[in-house]
Amino acid sequence: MNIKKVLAYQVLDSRGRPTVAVTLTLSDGSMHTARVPSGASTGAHEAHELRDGGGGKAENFYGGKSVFSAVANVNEIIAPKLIGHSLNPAAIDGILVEVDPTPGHQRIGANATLATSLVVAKASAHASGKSLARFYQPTGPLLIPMPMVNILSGGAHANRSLDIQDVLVIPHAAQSFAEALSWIVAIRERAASDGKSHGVTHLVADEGGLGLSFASTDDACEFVLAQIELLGLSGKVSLALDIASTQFFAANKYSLTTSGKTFSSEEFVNEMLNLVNTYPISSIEDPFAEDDWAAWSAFTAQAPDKLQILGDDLFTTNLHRLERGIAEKSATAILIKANQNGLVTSTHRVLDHAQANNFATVVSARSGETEDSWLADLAIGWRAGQIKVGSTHGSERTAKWNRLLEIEALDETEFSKPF
Ligand code: 2PG
Ligand code: MG
Repeated sequence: MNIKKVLAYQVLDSRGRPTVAVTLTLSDGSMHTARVPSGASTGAHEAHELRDGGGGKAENFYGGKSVFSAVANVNEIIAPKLIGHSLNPAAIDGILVEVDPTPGHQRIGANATLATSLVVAKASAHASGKSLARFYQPTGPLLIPMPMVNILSGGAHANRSLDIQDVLVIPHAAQSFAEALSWIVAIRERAASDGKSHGVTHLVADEGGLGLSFASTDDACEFVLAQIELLGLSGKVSLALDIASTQFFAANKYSLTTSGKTFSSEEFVNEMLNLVNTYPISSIEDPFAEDDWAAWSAFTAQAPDKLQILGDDLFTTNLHRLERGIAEKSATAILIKANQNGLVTSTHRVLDHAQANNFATVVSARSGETEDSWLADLAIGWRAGQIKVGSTHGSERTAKWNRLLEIEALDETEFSKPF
C-alpha cells in the first residue's frame, strides 16, 4: 500500500494552544490522523518544538504560539518526498532525518517530524490489518502498563501552588488496569472534596490534577496518604513524585518558594533521601536538575533499592543522554516522551536500549495533550510496563485511559506489576 496524500494543519491542544496534526491518505482510500502534544516544563535538551514567534498572523491570533511554519514544513518539504512511497516506518523516519539532519530537528521542527512519523506508524498498522499496539506485538498476551496518576499538581502546571510538579499515586496492588483506575478515581474524588472541606479553593491544573496549595511537599504527601488510608487502600497504593527540580534550580542552588529554603546540590540529595525514607514513595522523577549529574549519581547510590529513580528532563528521551545515565548510574528508569525525541522509531530505540540495560520505562503524555490516544497503543505495543498520562480528568487524559480499558476488555492481556 502506498501513500497518496499527506496534509498537515493546525489544531488545538488541551491548553488551547496550537499544535500540529497530519492526515495521511493511503492508496486504499483510508485516512489516518495523528496529533502531537506539547510540554510546559520542558527540558533544555529536548528536540526542537517549532513555534512561529511574534509577527503578523501568528502574533495576532495565538500570541506567537502558532505552528504555521511547522505545518508548512510538512506540506511543502516532507509531503512531496512521501507521496507514492510504500509504508515503512523506519525508512520514512530515515527520510525525515535526511530532510533535516540537525540534532533535535532544529530546522523543520520536531512537531513536524513527530506528527508525520506517528501518522505513518498508524497507517502502517492499518495496512497490516492491526491495531497500533498489535502492529508492534502481533502475538502473545499484551502487557497493560501500570499507571502512575496525578492527584496534586504544582510547579509549572498549577501556578506554583506547590514547589514540586506532581504528587501521583501508583495502584501497585491492583489486579487489573480497570481495578487500578477505579482506585485512582476514588482517591482523586476524595482529595477534591477533602480539599474543599479544608476551605481550600481548588483549581484543576494543566493535567487534570488538583492545584491545591500546601506549605511543603511533606504536607502534600500526607494529604494524599490520608485519602488513601480513608479508602482502605494503605499498602496497596503508593506515592510517586515528579519533583521537576530543574524548574527551581538556578545559580547552583535549589530554591523552594513555599518554605523559602535554599539548598546546595549535596544538601538537596539529603533532602530527597529524607523524603523517600519518610513516605511510601515508589518512584521519584527529576529529583535533581537536568545537568546536575553528580547529584543524581550520589542519590542513586544511597537511595533505597526498591525506589524507582526516574529521569525525564535528565534524559529527554535522548539515546546519548541515556547512555551517560547508564554509565554513571544516574537513575534506574527513564520517562519516554516521543516529542522530546521527534521520531517514533528512534523513541522506540531509546526504550529498547533502556530495557536492555535493566532500566524501567515509563511512557508519558505531556501537560499539553490532544484527544489522540496513540500513547496508550505505543505503551502496550512496546511493553513499556508503566504509563503516565496526568490525572483522570479531561478528555485528552481519558482518551488514553479509555483506550487502555478498551484493549484490556477486547484483547488477550496481562497487567504489568513493576512494583
Ligand atoms: C512531566 C510532564 C508531564 P510537561 O514533567 O513529566 O507531567 O510535564 O509535559 O510539562 O513537561
Ligand atoms: Mg517530569
